[in-house]
Amino acid sequence: MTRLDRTSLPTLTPREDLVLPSHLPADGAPSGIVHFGIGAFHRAHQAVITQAAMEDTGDDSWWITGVTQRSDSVRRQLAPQDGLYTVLEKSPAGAKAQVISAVREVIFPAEQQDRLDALLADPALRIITLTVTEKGYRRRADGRLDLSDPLVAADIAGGAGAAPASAVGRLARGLQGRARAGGAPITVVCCDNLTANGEVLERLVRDFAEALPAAEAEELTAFLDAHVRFPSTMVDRIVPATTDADRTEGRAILGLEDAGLVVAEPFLQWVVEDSFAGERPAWEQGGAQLTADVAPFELMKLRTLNGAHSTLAYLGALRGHETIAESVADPQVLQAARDLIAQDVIPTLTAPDGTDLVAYGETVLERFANPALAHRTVQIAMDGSQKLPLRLLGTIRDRRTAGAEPLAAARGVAAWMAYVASDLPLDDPIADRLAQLARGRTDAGAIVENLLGVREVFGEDLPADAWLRGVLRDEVACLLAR
Ligand code: CS2
Repeated sequence: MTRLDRTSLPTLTPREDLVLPSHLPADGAPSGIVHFGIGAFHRAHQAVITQAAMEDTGDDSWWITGVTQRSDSVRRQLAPQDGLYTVLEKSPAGAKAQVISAVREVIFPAEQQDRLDALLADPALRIITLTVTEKGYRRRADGRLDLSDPLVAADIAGGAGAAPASAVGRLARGLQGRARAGGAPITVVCCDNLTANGEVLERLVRDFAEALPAAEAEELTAFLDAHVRFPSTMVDRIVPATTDADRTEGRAILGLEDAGLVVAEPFLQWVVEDSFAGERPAWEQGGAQLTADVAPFELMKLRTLNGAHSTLAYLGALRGHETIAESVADPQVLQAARDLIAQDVIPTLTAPDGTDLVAYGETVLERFANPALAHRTVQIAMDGSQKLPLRLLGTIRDRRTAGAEPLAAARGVAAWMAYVASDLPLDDPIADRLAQLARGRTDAGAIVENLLGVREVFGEDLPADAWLRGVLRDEVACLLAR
């Protein structure tokens, strides 16, 4: 079958279930945005909104160059397609395909470091966005850059000419190169699910800068102070890993082969702190909300959606459910998510302007129930050690401080512990350690003691909470007994 590219695109005719881009980047058009970590999420989220903003305003100076992290698979998918790919939007009412043209190039830095250096120094580039996942930031439990991480240490030692390999190293070295090439202002937009993600990233980049030899540290810090901004953002769209069945469905709609197809739910939300060093796309014309304070949106989303998602993933997987939709169709699992949101999460939140927290929670559960999305529980279960503190432990801490007993949130943590002890796939940056502490064990008391001892996850305070210990022991015992 013919592949989607610039030559085959004109053979397509728009239909109700097929949306086509109104224009393509001209040859040699500069990139206004470089995106680090061009996985499925970026392609189904920021790229879609950027495209809509360009189409709405006619300002097409925002073409995106995607940077892959560790492998060149996305470049292999998109380069032969001139960057074109489809977002397959799936709902119970059916599927709709949208072809996206906003990504003009994909770079694999291991082979194209010079190209990346040139782009990052180019004044036409005004925005860097990132989705490198929680673990990609290499940060310590206290939020500072982990200077003992081998990748980070090598990026610091490597000197300005060497090819960096960590996300923060790439970013900081790129900013250093930009400072030396004239220092045009630039805004760095973190799009990962982290609390205060802009502040977090700025701290990490400054830690990197400060670890450099004095003259370099001073130069980079001065550039950061004067010409770089790190707004916080809240990103939201459910984007499960693409399956062969999705590609087949896409082929049936397009009549073309698309190796870069991504799948998403209809819902799409991006709340961006309006703090930029220079120009930005009119993202609000593409559906984003620009606001002075993202924090209430971020906390609401992380604790409600992601907290419930992780809870459903662990509980659901333990009960044999393959997907989140199957998990919420199980009344007991659904009740656990409902209790978490209503009893523990909502009391810790301040409603963002114009948002009803109860209605928000209901919408989240409805989105999870979308039977057209095969979002696998084991996919969401990944990297629990990184996700738990952001998604569940903050809720527990806030409730404990308020004198409450957050049983539902503790149950989510217990489900993670039972999952770690089970023989379900354990994919986590500290998987070996977790496995040693809990895999295959059947004594709930020992599992809880051992896992609570992982300080970078639970800190010093939670292991000292007798109420929490007791609840976790009871709940883990209950889950193991099933
Ligand atoms: C999920 C998120 O994989 C996960 O851990 O909870 O990717 C979730 O689908 C998104 O944050 C939704 O916006």
